[in-house]
Amino acid sequence: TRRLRPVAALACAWAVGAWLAPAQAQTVMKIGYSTAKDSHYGVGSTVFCDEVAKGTGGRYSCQHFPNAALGGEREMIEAVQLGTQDLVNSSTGPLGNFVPEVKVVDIPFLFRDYDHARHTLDGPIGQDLLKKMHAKGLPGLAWTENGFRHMTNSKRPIVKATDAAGLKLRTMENKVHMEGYKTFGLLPTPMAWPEVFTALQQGTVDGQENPIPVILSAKFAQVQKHLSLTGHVYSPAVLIVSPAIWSKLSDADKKVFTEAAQKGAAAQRRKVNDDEANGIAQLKKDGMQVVEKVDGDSFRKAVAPAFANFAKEFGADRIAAIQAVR
Ligand code: EAX
Repeated sequence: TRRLRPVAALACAWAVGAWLAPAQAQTVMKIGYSTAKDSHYGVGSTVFCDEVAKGTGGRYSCQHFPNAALGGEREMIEAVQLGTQDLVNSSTGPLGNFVPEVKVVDIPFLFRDYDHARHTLDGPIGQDLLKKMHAKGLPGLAWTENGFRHMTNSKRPIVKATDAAGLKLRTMENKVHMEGYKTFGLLPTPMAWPEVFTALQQGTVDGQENPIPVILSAKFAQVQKHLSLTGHVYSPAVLIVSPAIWSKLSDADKKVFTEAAQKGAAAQRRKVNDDEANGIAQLKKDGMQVVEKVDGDSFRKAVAPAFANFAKEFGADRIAAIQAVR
C-alpha cells in the first residue's frame, strides 16, 4: 500500500481542515475613550475587549485609542453611529443630543451615591435607556462609569454655592448640566474634552468639573489649584458599539459582547472606587488644595428651583421613579 509521507499528510489534513472550516474573518475594532489606558475608561475597555476576544475565539479584538486620540466624545459617538468607529466608552456628556431620553440621568443631585446610581442604571430604568439608544442607532451594551463630578478652579476654594458664583467653568456639551450650574451662579462654558487642558492652562476658563479618576488621569493638578468635593452630579458612562458591527453579530456573539461589557463595567467601577479612595491624597501631593467638607445643602437649595423645569422636560414621574430606587 502507498503511504503518504508525513509532510504531504499534514498538508493534506490542513487543506481538508481549511476547507471544512473556512478561515474565520478577523475583525479588529477601534475603541476610543477620553482618558489614558490606565484610567477607569482604559481598565473597563481592556476587560471588555479581552472578554470579547476570548468569547469569540479571537474573531473580534480591539485596537485602543485612549486620550481622545479619535476626538471628543460628541465626535466619537457620531462616528460610532456612522460606523467609521467601532466602539466608544463615553460619558453621557453629549449623548442626550443623540438620544434625548438619556438626559434625565444628567440632572444635578439626582443620585444620592454610587450605589443609587449603579442600581438605577443596572435596573429597569437604565436598561430601558439602553434600548432607547439601540433605537437611535447607538447600541449601548452596558453602563460603565465616569463618576461623581467635583469642581476644580484656579481662583479660590469653593465651600458653598456662593463661592462658585461668577467663575467661568468649562462644562461638557450638556444642556442639563449647564442649566443646573447656572443656578450656582457659575458661568458655564461648553467645550469639547480635548480642548480643556489648554483652556485651563491659558486661563480661558477659571475651572472645570470632573470625577477624581479624570482629574487624576488628565493631570489637572498641573493647571488647577483648588479642588472641591462638590459631587454635584453623577456622570454615567456607557459602552456603545457601532450598528455596523452589532447588526452583523450572531445571537451568540451578541451575548458575548453584552456579557463582556458588563464585566468591563464592573472593572471600570472598581477603578472609580479605587481612585475615589486613593486619588485625593495623590492630588494633594500634586499640590492641590482640597475642600473636603463642602456645604452640599447650599448647592442643593440653589438648584431646587430648576427641578420644576426638569420635571416639565422629563416628567416629574420619571424623576421620582429614579429618586425612589434603593
Ligand atoms: O468622559 O468631557 C468630560 O468632562 C468627560 O467627563 C471626560 O471626557 C470623560
